[in-house]
Amino acid sequence: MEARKIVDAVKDAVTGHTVPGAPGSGTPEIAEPTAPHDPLPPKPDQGSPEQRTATGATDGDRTQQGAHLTTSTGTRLRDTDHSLKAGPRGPVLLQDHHFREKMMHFDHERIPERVVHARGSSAHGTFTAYGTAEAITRAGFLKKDVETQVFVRFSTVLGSRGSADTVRDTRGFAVKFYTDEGNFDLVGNNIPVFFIQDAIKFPDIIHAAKPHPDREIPQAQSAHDTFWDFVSLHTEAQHHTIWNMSDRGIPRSYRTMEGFGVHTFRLVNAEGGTVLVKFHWKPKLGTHGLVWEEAQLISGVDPDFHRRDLYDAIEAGAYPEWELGVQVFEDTPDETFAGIDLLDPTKIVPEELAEVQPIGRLVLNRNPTNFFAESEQVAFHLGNLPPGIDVTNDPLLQGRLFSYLDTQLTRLGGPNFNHIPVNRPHAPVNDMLRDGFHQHAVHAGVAPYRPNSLDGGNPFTDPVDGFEDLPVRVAEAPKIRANPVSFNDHFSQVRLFWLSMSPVEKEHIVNAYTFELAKCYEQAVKERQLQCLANIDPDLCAQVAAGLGLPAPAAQVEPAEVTPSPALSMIDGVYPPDGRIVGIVVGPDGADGAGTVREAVFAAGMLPLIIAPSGGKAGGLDVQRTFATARSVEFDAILVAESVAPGADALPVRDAKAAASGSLTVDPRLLLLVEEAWRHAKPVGAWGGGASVLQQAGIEKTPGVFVADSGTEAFGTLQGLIGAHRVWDRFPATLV
Ligand code: HDE
Repeated sequence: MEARKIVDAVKDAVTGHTVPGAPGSGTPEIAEPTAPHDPLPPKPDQGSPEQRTATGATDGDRTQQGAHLTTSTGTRLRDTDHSLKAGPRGPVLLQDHHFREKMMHFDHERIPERVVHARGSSAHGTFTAYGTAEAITRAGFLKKDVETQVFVRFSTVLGSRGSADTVRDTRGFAVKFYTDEGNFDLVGNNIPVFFIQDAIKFPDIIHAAKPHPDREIPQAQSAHDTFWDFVSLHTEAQHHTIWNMSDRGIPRSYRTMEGFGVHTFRLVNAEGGTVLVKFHWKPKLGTHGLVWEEAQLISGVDPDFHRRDLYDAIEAGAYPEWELGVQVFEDTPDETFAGIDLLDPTKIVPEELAEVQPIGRLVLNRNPTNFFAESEQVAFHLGNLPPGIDVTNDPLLQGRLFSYLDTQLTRLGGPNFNHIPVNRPHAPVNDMLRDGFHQHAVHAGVAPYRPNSLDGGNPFTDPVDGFEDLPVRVAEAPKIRANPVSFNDHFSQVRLFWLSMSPVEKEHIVNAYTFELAKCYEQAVKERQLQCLANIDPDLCAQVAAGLGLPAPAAQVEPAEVTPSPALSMIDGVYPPDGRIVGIVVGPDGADGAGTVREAVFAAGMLPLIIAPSGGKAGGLDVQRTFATARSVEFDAILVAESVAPGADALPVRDAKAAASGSLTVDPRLLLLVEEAWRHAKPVGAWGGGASVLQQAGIEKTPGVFVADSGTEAFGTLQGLIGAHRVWDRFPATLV
C-alpha cells in the first residue's frame, strides 16, 4: 500500500505530468520510514535486461539450448573448424571474430585452484531434521521434518587439483545448507582436531606440508622433511598428526568418513538460551580406511578412486548417508567441559563423556551436472550462519572467518561469488552490496544505504528474526599475542587416541610413522619426532625407532593418565554393504552359477563386476574387466568361479602383471589379483574350478578365504564377512 502511494507521487498531483529528475520512484517523507515493506518498484521509465539464463533461456533452464552451434551471444555458425584465411594457405585474418572469441575464452578457462583443498568432488542432497535440536537452537532448518537442499564437497588438503585421491592426508567435508533463513556452511574435516590452535599459524603448517619450494616435490603427501620438521617442533600438531597416521588418513571412500565441525559452536534457542556444541557426521556405512599398500597402488591404478566411488554410488542408487549429531555442553564462563578447553581445536571431547545426539539425516542423491560450475566454483564460508547458530572465540575459527571470504576474491575473480549458481541462497536476498566484477543482479532503487527515505526506507533490519550477535562477555584482559595456559598440553590426547586403537590399528599407525619418517632425509628431524612419540607412548616410540634403526629416546613428559575412548577405533560393528564392489572371476565361457551370483550381488545393493581373460562376453555375461585391466584394489571382495590357464597375452613383454609367469597353470594376473586382495585383508572366495586358484596362490585355509559348493553359498559367506569391512584376524597383530 505504502509503496504504491509513493510511486504515484512521481507524477505532478495537479496536472498528472511527470517532472523528470526524481531520484527514486517516490517522494520521501520527512521522517525515516520504519514500517517494513517490500522494495519500491523501479521508476516507470526504467527497464532492465529481460530475465534470461546464461544460455538465453527464460525458464531457468541451465543447459545449452537448440540444435545448432552459436557464438556466446547466440549467432549461429556455419564453420568452426577453419580459421578465416586469405585463401586456403593463409595467412589468418585479424577480422576472424569467431576465432578470436573461441580462443580468448579457451585461454582463460582455468581459474586459480584452491590454495588448500584443491582436489575435491561433490554431490547434491537433502538434509532432513529430526527436530531433536529444537530445544537448543532456533534455526528453522533444524525443526522437525524440515527438508533442506544441500551441496557437499569432499576434498584432500595438500595436493593440487590433479593429484591422486588416496594419498595420506586429512579430508575436507564441507556442507552448504540452502536454508530458508540463508545459507549455513558447515566446513569440516574427517578429523576432529587441527594442527594448530591459532589461525595465524595456518600459512606455516601449509607451507611445511606442501611440496618443497625448490623442486616442488613431493606432491600431495606429508612424508617429507619440511612437514615433520614443523610438526615435531610445533608439538600442538601431534594430535592431528597421529590421526593422519591412522587409517583415517586413507579413507576407503568419502562415504565411509566421519565428519567433524572441529570447533565448538554456540547455539541459541528461541528464548535466547545458549549451549556450546560440537558437530559430528556419522556415516551409515561405518568409518573405514584403506590399507597403505592398497592406497599407494590405487594412486597409480585409479587416481580418481574416491571421486569415481562417489559418482558411481549415486548413479547406482546407493545414496551415501550420514547422520548429523551434536555433543552438547553447558555454556559456562570458562567454556570448558570435564577439564577440556572447548576453545582448543587440538582437543576432542570423548564421546563416552558427551554422547553424540542425532539431529538430522543427510542423503546425497544427485551428482553434479558440471564439475567446474559446481565443485570448482562452490565457495564455502564459516560466516554463512543462520539465526540460531553462532561462532565461539576459538582463535582458529576466528581466523577462518576472515580467510574464506578473502580467498574467493582471487580464486573466483571478485566479490560477487555468491551470484554463481551453486552459491546462490534459496532464501530471498535484499543486501546493499553493489557493483563489482561479474555482477549478476540488476538492482533497482537509488538508495543502497541506511538510513534512507528515497527507497522508502527499504531494506529494513529485523530485530526479531534477524541474525543475533550474542552479547557474550569478554573477560577483561590485556591485548596480548599469547594462548591460554590450558592450550599447553600437547600430548595427553594423542596418548588417548593411541591407547584407544585396536591392535591392528596400532600396527598401521606404527607403519605409517615409520614409512613417513624413513622418507625424511635429515636425521635430526627423525630424532626430534621420535622424541615426540616417546612423550606420547614408549611402545609406539620403540616400534617406530626400531623401524628407523635409531635408538628410542626416553619421554620428557610423564605419560598422561588417560581413559581410552572406544569410539575412536574404526574397527567395530557390522555395517551395510551398499555400493561395495565384488569382482567375479569367470573363464572365457563364463562359469556355472556366475549369472546367479551377479544378480544376488546386485540385489544385496552391491556392485558385481565380471572379470574374464578378455573383453566382450563370457558365457553370455558382459565382461567389465579383463585380466589386463583388473587390479585387486578396485574390489572389496573377490569370488573366483573358474581357474584360467595363462592367456596368450600373459607374457611379461605384453603385461607387467604377468612378469611372474613361468611354469604356472593359472594365469599369473589372476594369481596376483587374489594374492593382493588377500594381502589387503579382503574376503576371497571360490566355487567350482576357482578353488584351485586359491590353492595355487597359497592362501587357502586362511581367515576370510573360503571354498563353497556353489556360487550362492560362496556369496552367502562373503556377505557374512563384508559387513566388518575387512578380515582383520588374517594378520594377528603383535601390539596390544
Ligand atoms: Fe580451511 N580453508 N582453513 N580448514 N578448509 C579453505 O577456502 C583456512 C581449517 C576446510 O571444499 C580455503 O575456499 C584457514 C579447519 C575445508 O571448497 C581457505 C584455516 C578446517 C575446505 C582456508 C583453516 C578446514 C577449506 C581454501 C586456519 C576443518 C575446503 C579455499 C584457521 C574444520 C572447502 C577456500 C571446499 C578451504 C583457510 C583451517 C576445512 C584458504 C586460514 C580447522 C573442508 O580459505
